Amino acid sequence: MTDSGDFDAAWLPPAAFRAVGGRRSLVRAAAGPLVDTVYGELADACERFGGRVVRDGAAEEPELVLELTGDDPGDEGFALERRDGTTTVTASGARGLLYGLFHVVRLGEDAFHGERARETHRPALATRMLDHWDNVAVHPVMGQVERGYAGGSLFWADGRARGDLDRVRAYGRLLAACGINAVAVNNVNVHETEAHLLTDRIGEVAAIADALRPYGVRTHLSVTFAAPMVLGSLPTADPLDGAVRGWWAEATRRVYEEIGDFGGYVVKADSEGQPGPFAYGRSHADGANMLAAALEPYGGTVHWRAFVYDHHQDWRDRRTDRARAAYDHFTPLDGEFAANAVLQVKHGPMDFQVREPVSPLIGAVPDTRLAVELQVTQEYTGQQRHVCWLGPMWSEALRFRPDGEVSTGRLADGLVAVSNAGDDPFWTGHPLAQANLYTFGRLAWDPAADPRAVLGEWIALTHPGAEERLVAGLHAVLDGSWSTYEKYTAPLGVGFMVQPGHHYGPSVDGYEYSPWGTYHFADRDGVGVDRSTATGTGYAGQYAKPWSEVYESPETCPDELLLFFHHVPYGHVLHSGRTVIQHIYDTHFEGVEEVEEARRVWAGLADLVEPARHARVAERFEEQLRSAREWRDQVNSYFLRKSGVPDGRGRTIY
Ligand code: GCV
Repeated sequence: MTDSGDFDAAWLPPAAFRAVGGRRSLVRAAAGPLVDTVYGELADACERFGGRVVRDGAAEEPELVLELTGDDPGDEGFALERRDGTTTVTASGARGLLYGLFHVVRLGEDAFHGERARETHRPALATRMLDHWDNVAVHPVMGQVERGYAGGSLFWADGRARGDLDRVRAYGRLLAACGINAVAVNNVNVHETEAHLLTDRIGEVAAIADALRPYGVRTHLSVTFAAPMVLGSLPTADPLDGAVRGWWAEATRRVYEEIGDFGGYVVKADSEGQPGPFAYGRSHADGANMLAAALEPYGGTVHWRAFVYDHHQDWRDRRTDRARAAYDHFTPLDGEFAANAVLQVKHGPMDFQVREPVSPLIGAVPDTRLAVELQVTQEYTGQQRHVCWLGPMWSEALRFRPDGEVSTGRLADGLVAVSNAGDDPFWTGHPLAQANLYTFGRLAWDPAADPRAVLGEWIALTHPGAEERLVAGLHAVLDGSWSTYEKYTAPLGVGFMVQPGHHYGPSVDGYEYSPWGTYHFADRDGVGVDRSTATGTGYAGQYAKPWSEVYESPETCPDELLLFFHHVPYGHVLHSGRTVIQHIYDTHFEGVEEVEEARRVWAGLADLVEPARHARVAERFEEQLRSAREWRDQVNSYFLRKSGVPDGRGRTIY
């Protein structure tokens, strides 16, 4: 494929190292796996571009110095400065040195001109993690990668860990280059085969950890809460039972024997059929703390997911609201979780829809460590057949402050995302979906970063030396792609309307009479879910002010979330001045037109993009356009038939 072999070089093509590789460099640091990586990266780049790198010894007037000034593995920051013709990166931890090197790579020639006053860089969040929903054995319904749209698993094939882990090493390298420092290697839905990874198959996890370690990526494992029963033949998994606690302590000790820097466990408990502490009348703090206690002696962490809701709901029951569930379950437990337990909360209250408000649980548990979970894999956003760059959506969520936009308080301690990568030669199925993975990493490093600038970085690294027409074309295709996707799918925050099961393509009533708690309540008069405190489910009242007040009334609720919070007549006039029904018609026509335009722009870039990459994207655009038209026609026809209100512009609706 590209110069890197069987798979795409993504944002680390050799040419991205041109500026660094052409210099005289000095690495001043005691040996260690990460320092060796830094040196190896420089040596490779120098070999390619004619520079020279020296380790420790005396280098003649080095142009680049990378220096480890301490021995603090917890410090991931670095400082950069340029004086008297030398660019210097200093770090007190080896990870920082590696991140500093990749920062210089991003800067390219700019790193080697003029003077640069000392600047320090440090990740805002300590945990920047990807969860892989990968099964070891191919699952009969979900396949090898649950909600995976990029081929098979990077880690697992033929029922076991891959023997050749070069690709995993390359993955770790890409992750380090955008700041990601942790990976969970198996699905949170832990089936029986995968349960064994914790015990008799831990060696396979250790091999993966070995491949990721040189790039500073720590390995985590999803475990089943029922492990003591499934693997240990105990009669119970009660978190307060002595034998159960002893079993976890021993199992964890053995894990650390194999993987000294093991990151910890990820747990989906009492969620969509996974076992959990409710079966024993115990709280989720009891459950999480049992695992936290087992991990604590070794510095490990348990990521405990807050995705707990009733998936056997009666659709006739309009008072039960799935959106309320995480807050209702977890706020009473604030302050009860152990210091090494992290509550992992999806960014929205439902399930990674194209538009959701920020979960009210985020900000409601000040005495609990919290990680926000995003979904890089595009389950509900086009499944990597549609272009949908999610940077602006994530940025909005990460900039949200529970007590209003003026607050500077913390949003979370960590950022976690479901990975979109697989063994596809382009890593992500849709080559442009690489931008989502990169953007996630960079936003996890700095949640306040401008996502468009991050996209600019991705464009520049992925296409070194790209001429302006390509840069502009990529921005034209990607910048507004989330908004485009939103336009032709479920309107105004109402969500879902997807085909049940696989979640691709439109089915307006697909989940309307289902037990999953995901309804839009469209009738002949109006549409939307009344989540107000006055007349609805009370969900709006889970927010602190000002949001509880903003969301409570259709008059103040932002247009884009109107149908998430309110059931309104089709003639309700939005802040935009359009009625809800006309908005639905207009945006669905606009969305398709925008896809047509993006497809046209992409076609015009054929001479500037590597042919295989261009063809793959072009092929995906055909499917995106077909699908967008299907969405447009089904959604518009549905609402015309329900409401009887014709399109004000007289366009064809079927
Ligand atoms: C791993 C959604 C997805 C499931 C996923 C679940 C979760 O419901 O459709 O595939 O399960 O979220 O986040 O646990």
